[in-house]
Amino acid sequence: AKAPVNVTVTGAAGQIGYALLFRIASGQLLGPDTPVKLRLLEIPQAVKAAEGTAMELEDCAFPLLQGIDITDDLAKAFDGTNVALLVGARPRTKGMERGDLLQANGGIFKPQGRAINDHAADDVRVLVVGNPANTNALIAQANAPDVPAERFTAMTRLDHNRALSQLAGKLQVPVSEIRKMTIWGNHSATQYPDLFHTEVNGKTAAEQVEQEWLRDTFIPTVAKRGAAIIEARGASSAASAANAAIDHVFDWVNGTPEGDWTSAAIPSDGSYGVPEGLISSFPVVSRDGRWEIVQGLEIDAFSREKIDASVAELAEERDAVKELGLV
Ligand code: NAX
Repeated sequence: AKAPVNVTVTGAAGQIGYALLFRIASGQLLGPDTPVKLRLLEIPQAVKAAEGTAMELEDCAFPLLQGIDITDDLAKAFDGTNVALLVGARPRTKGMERGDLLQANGGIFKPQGRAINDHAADDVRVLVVGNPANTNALIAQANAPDVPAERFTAMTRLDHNRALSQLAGKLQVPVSEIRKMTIWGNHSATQYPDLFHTEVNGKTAAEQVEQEWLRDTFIPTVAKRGAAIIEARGASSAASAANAAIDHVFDWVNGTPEGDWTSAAIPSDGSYGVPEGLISSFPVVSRDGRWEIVQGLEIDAFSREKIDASVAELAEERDAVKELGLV
């Protein structure tokens, strides 16, 4: 039998955690042959709630679930971890400036990066979901100098999936007919969902939709979908965010399908003019357990401007956390 994989989930008692843990334990994160051990990290006030979730996990009697540890201690949470899903974060509250938000999250992601550095398994893979996800990932990565930088990623898969679904609705095709969707840049309102390389029925998606729809409907609908969910549900995306986290890690470990790619925020190697080191979303394939940026795509003036704007925002966030001594 395969050895169990240690999966750490931070913010385990939150709403994404509640949607995520059962899917991990059922085998959807790593595949149906891989047993998992869960480590749930929470702040002290929420440990009891995490214990409640753990009781429900036990009550599912998942054959692949080989153990659950619950802790508020970073060293224990990341001890030997192979996959770390960093979901817990400090949300922006009314009147909070960006600097305050980055500072508060630095207080979370800096020590978590250190704990991953000191305690995680050699093959650790990190996905940051908690916002501002890209910059939180950068903070964690910068504080884990012994872990290869490429193991730190941030989630734009939810944006990617939202873009697939919006396009499928527009073109009246199943999502499975769409290939090569791309989200560029930051997981924020500046993100750029790119249809110029997306293929549907043997043609690019961009040539099958009106330019106005692409510019004035598609891009803002994808970028503002999170706010629309909050407006409708009275709570932020949870099950869809958990689903995207599952997709991201599954593809990272198992590879992306031939002839297609996906989107993930990974440390830039300078490709497409994105400054080296920024954790920015790219078109990516996964091969042999590593993300690779899809090379050689032609970027027209429209796309260039959109990518540059989102990357400029990431560079500003990086400069701000540098100034705060977080990276
Ligand atoms: P919740 O507020 O329901 O849960 C967050 C949990 O994190 C809480 O239980 C809290 O106690 C815990 N937590 C806080 N600080 C912690 C720390 N230092 N260590 C461990 N746990 C800690 O939020 P939820 O709806 O689950 O969302 C979690 C994060 O995901 C938020 O930052 C949210 O903005 C972000 N999202 C990111 C998305 C993405 O696409 N990248 C989409 C969905 C979501 O908005």
